[in-house]
Amino acid sequence: DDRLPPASHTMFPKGFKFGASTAAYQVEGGWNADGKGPSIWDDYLHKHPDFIKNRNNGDVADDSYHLYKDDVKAIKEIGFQTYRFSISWPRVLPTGRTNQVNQPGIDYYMNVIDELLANGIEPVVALYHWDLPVPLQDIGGWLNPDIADLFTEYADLMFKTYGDKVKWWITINEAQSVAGGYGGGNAAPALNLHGTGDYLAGHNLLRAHGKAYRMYQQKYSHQGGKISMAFCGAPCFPTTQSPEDIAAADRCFQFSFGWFAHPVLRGDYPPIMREYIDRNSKAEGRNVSRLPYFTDEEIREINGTVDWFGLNYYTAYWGKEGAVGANPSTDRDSNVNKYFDPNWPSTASSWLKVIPQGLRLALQKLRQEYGNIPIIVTENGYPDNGDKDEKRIGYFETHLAEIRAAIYEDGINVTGYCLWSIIDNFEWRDGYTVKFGLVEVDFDSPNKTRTLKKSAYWFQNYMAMHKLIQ
Ligand code: GBH
Repeated sequence: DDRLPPASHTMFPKGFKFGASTAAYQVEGGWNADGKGPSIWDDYLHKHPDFIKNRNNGDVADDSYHLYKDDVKAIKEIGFQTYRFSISWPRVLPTGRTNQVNQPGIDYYMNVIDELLANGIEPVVALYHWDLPVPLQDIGGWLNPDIADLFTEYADLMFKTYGDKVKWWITINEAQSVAGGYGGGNAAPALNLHGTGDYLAGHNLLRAHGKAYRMYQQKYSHQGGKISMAFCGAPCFPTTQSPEDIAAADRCFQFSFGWFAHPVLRGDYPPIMREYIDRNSKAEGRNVSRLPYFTDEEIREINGTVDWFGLNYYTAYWGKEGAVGANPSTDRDSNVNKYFDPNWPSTASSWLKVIPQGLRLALQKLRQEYGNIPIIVTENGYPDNGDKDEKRIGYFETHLAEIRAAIYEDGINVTGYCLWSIIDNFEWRDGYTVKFGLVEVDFDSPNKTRTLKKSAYWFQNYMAMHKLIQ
C-alpha cells in the first residue's frame, strides 16, 4: 500500500523513551500523614468543598503514598522506560522552608525512586505540580518575589537528596496553569486577579525556575541531570491564510507557550506580549504595565535555563483576531478569538477536543521558534467517564503517529513521550468523575484495587511493535 510510510517510519528512533505520568496531589493521598504539611489544594478544598465535582478532594486519592509499589508494578508490566511523578513540597518541607525537614516525606520519595530503579524504570521528577505549602501562600505565594529563593532552597535539598539517582528534572509543571490559579480562579489559591496576578505569579515562577537552574549548575552539575519546565498551551490553526489570522495564531502561541518558553530560551517575554500588554495597560490609564519587567541581571539568569523542552499537549483551537475574555486578562490581551471546530470529537473534559494534528503543529512551531532543542512530550492523554477506553486507544495511536511524522518528515528532535496518566486519579475540578488512566482504580475499595484497562494492554503491545529493536 503506497499510502503507508516506509516501514522504519512506523518505528520510533533508537533511544526514544516511553513513560507515564502522575502528580503528587492527584494520586498520593496521605494528605496529613507522617508530618506532611497542608498544601494550598488541601486547604482550599477543605474550606470550599463545592469547588470540586461531588465535593471530592485528594485527601486519599489513589493512596499512592502507601500503594506506590502497585503503581510501579503496573508501569513495569506495561513496559514503560520512564515514570514522571512530582514531589509534594509540603510533604518534605511542611512549612515550605528548609529549617524543618520531614524525614518520612524524604524517605517516601527515596522509596519510590529506589523501587523504580530496581525495576529498570527511570524517574522523571517534577518539583512543583501545583501543591504549594500553605505557609508560603500566607505570605502571598507566587505573588511574593521571595518565593524564588524559597523555591531554590527547596530545589537544592531535592537535588542534594535525590540527584545521584534522578537525572531528569522538571522544575515547574505548567507555569501557565499555576499563574492561572492567581488570575482565573480555576485552581488553588483561586484568586481572581485576572490580567494582573497571573502575570505577577508568572514572573516569579520564571525567576524561581532561573535561580534553581543556576544553583543546579553551580552545585550539582557533576550529577549530570537535565532540567526543563513542562510547558503547556493549545496551539491555534489560523482560521484562514489571511495575514491577520496567521498573526492571531502566532499570538495564541506566544501568549501561551511563549509566555514561559521565550524567557528561558530567548531571554525576556515574547516581544508581542510586551507590546500588547504595555499598550493595553497604558490605555487603561495605568502608569506601569501589568506585565512586569525583568532586570538585565534577571534576564541573564533566566535565559538558557532549559536543557530540553517538556511539552504537555492535549488539544488545539482555530484562531482569529478578536478581543474576548475578562477585562483585563491574558486572553483579552492576546486579541485572539479561539474556538473549537464542531467536527472535532468531544471528550469528558469540556476543554479537550480531539485534534491530533495540533500536536504536530505545536512541535513545528516550537522548532521554528526555538530551534532543534530535544523535546519530550511530558503529557498527552484522553479523558472519559470510565466508558470510552477504546477512544483512548485511538487518541494515543493518532497522536503518536503525529509524533513520528514530526520526527521523520519534519526532522524535529522528539526524544520521548510520557502519557497522562498511568492511573485514574483526582482530576482537579472534575474530581474522580473524569478519568485519564491506563489503570482503573476502584476508589470504593479499601486497597484502591488497580486493574489494567484495554488501553494498557494496547500500549504494551504498541511499544513492543513500534520501538526499534535496540
Ligand atoms: C494537565 O493540565 C495537568 O498537568 C494535569 O495535572 C492534569 O491532570 C491533566 O492536564 C489533565 O487535565 O477548568 O475549563 O478552565 C492540562 C491543562 C489547564 C487544562 C487548565 C484544563 C482548565 C480548564 N489544563 N485547564 S477550565
